Amino acid sequence: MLGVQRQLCVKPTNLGNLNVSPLGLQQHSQDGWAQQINAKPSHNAPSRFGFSVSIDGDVMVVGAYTENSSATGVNGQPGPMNASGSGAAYVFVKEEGEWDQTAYLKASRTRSNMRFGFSVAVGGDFVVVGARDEHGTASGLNGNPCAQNATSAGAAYAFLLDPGCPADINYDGVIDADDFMQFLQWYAAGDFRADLTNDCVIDADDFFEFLARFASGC
Ligand SMILES: [Ca+2]
Ligand SMILES: [Ca+2]
Repeated sequence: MLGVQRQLCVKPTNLGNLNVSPLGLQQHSQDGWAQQINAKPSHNAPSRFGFSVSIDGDVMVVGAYTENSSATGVNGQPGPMNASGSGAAYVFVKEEGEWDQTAYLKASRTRSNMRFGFSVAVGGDFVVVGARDEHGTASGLNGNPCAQNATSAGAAYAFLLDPGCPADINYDGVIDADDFMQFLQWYAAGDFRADLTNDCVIDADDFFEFLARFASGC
């Protein structure tokens, strides 16, 4: 569960209340154990922050599988807190000796009790977050997550650490007509990947969202 470097040891700094404890990461030295990291999520909640942890170099991911926010995707607004047990994960990056939170991760479709963040891993360009009790009936890669009839089927979500340009939906590094045509194809076919607003409805709001991303460039 702990993908930490060999010389590090992860311990909560407040053993009295694991639900809201900060994550203390300690490093062994000749003088004993010195605390190196004291990470806290951007908002407090009974979230079991620190249940899962992974570190790769200067990137750390911390899971909080009982976090309750109804937010979706990357860096969504954490309220309202009405999705009990949906879970979250937090990305911290070390710069100039300091660990700062750089991303707040939720599933693309947040549902209560899906336990997103029950497991986390970071490696190379990717962060992967497991949602042990996700109910989606989709199968394989990038299935439609809107149908929710498979109780506790589970799912895993991959995030790019550097997602590039939001409108570069064919991931070739440039925003051009190919991206526009790809979006139109998804839109016309009712492909869930055109649901840029993550509300399980493909409509004009998604079209305008794509236009805004296209116009903003990189
Ligand atoms: Ca492109
Ligand atoms: Ca939509």
